[in-house]
Amino acid sequence: MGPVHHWGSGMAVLAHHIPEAYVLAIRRAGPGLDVLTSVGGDPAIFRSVLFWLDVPPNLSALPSLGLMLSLGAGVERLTAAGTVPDHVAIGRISNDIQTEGMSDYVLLHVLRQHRQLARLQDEQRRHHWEWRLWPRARDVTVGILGLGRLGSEAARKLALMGFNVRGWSRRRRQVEGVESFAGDAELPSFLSACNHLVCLLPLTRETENILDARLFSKLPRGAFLINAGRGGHLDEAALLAALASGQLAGATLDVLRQEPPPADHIFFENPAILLTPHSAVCSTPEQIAPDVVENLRRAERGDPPLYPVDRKAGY
Ligand code: NDP
Ligand code: OXD
Repeated sequence: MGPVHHWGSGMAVLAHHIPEAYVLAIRRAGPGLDVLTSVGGDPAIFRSVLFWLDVPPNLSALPSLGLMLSLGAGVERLTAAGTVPDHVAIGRISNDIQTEGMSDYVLLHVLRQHRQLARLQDEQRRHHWEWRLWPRARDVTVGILGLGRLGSEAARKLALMGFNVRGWSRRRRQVEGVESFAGDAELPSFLSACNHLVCLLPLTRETENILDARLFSKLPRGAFLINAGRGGHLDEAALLAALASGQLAGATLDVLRQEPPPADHIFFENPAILLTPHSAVCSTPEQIAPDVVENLRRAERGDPPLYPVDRKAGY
């Protein structure tokens, strides 16, 4: 156990619409920390706000606010709202649990597509037995849109499995065994070889609807898609058209525009689509709480959060 931290007296943290289990775990991880779930009395006591899916509406009413901390990796709702005063830092939780979980997810679904498990299951249901030859991993290219914390680790592991791996980011990145493409100018050549395309981008003004008909048309015919970024990256009608035409052979989607989707969402019925309920990465309250407390300590010292968000870039 590290030294006991003495939190500034009279200061508190606002946990805005955070499930109780997380609030309790954060209180346990930061003894003495005053975590409140509503503003109630004096708004000047709040130095930090914890949020996840819901963004508090009136941040300018908190005069001592120094940190907005997202309990998840994506911060698109907050950056889109544009309500954070300039002097307030924005942080997000990013950790090994996320990178490991996302790598598992990406490997699982690339392999599932690569070995065409959906087709095998369908054939089994039809009592059909047919021997088949599979391409070697080295003859298959996997492209990762977003070579950040999550994308680079998934890319590295796919490369270790023998796939040709390439990644696309704003700035050129160095990841062992992975070919790096950067910026809009290199997107078409990046896409041109991707048999599997994995989206691990943050949702920003630049990346919204990036998975559209134009992008699909630049992929080799019969490519597979995996979207574990955000539902707002995908033009849903364009996906259905690309699957119907055979331009895409299948899609695995962890995220949708509306979550949970309506029970009659057309994706539920499409055999070429596998839906996973935004569960590529799952962290327990106990796994997140130490990182939250460390970020709050840093805010008290006036240090930047562990994973600061560049509000201009939107992630
Ligand atoms: P990072 O910020 O570490 O990485 C983002 C990557 O996207 C960077 O490589 C960045 O480029 C690239 N990027 C951003 N904008 C552009 C652009 N306009 N053009 C090209 N590349 C761009 O984020 P994480 O890896 O931690 O997370 C990525 C996203 O994954 C999250 O924002 C969230 O939406 C999603 N997510 C989903 C989860 C799930 O359960 N499905 C769980 C956790 C996260 P550069 O390297 O140049 O900065
Ligand atoms: C995240 C997520 O952004 O779970 O952390 O989607």
